[in-house]
Amino acid sequence: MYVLHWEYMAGSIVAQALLEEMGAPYRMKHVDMAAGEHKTPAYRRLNPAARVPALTLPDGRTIGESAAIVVVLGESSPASGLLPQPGTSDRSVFFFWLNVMATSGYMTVARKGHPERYAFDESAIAQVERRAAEDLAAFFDVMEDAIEGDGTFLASGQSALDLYLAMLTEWSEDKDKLFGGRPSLAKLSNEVCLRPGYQAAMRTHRLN
Ligand SMILES: N[C@@H](CCC(=O)N[C@@H](CS)C(=O)NCC(=O)O)C(=O)O
Repeated sequence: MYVLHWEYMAGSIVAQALLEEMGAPYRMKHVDMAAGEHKTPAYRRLNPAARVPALTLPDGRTIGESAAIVVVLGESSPASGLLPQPGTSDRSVFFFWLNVMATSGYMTVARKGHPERYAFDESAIAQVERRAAEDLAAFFDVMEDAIEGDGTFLASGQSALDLYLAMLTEWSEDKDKLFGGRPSLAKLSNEVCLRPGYQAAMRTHRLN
């Protein structure tokens, strides 16, 4: 049994979608970040980085970091086709884009959402937010180029990468602006939103 430590609209979206698609047994454990639960000694024992998501594996170990979670789940379920298996030519491309999204993508979203963590005074904070918005737009342009044409990353078709990218689009307030002029991104998002596993994850995560 997996245990997914999650928060609303956090990176646990992709982890839950993968668990659903794999048909793996799991339960959800909500981490109340507003109450600082992720910083408690009990949670830090699970994920010393004090971030959400984290995933407790069937062997009892817990890992954090969305990219690590994607790889561990994908490897555990070769039949799901979520992660290109060793020896396939798509595998290196998969790791490249996964890390681009988990570092540049996720972290730029975090900077835009919490600019006050990157500067001290009000005007500097406003500048950090403005720059983060620009960087995020540039990031999605890179994604658009990466999936241009068939609207997916890999020659072999959809994978966990598409679920990860769809999750990153969920955090944009202005979807018209995000998808306008980025037709491949819009196509990918539409297709991923039809996947039952992703739908289940969004039912859990969507804030009312
Ligand atoms: N690199 C991490 C980033 C995870 C992350 O930053 N999650 C946010 C929630 S969406 C978090 O835990 N933030 C800590 C905080 O706000 O103190 C990953 O890919 O899992």
